[in-house]
Amino acid sequence: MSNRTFTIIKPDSVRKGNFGKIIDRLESEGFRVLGLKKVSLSQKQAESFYGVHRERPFFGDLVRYMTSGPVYVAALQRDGAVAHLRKVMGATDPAKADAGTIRKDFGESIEQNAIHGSDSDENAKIEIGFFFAESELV
Ligand code: 3AN
Repeated sequence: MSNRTFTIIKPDSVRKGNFGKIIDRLESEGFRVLGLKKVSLSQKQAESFYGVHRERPFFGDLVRYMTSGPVYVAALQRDGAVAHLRKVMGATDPAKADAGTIRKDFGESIEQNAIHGSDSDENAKIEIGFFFAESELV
């Protein structure tokens, strides 16, 4: 099992000034930041990143939302990183997320749900590689 995962602090979080609060939450959960960038996703990057959802009815809105403002992308390290981040994030729909999770506390809706977290070690590797060279992870 890898000890790395990947997160995006999404446009709604950045707009509302919740970046620091979310990073604080992640650090207090034992994650260390290996790499961090503030980026504005291009249409192409967003479409490619969410390529698995291309056929879903919400794909167009999702891409519009993810390109609606800057985001922070980060590679994180912790034991059991992927599973732990999923737990700390909470369910996709903030209304269904457990109390104390990031999406419950900071998400607005099933689309504008504050944060992304990789769903498997394999995808974490792909997603980290999407934004970072290995030499940028320290
Ligand atoms: P998660 O982010 O919890 O892994 P995915 O991978 O199913 O969830 O969905 C990716 C992103 O697509 C979500 N974070 C959310 O922004 C958006 N999304 C997922 N399901 C819906 C939906 N039913 N309606 C609108 N947006 C959705």
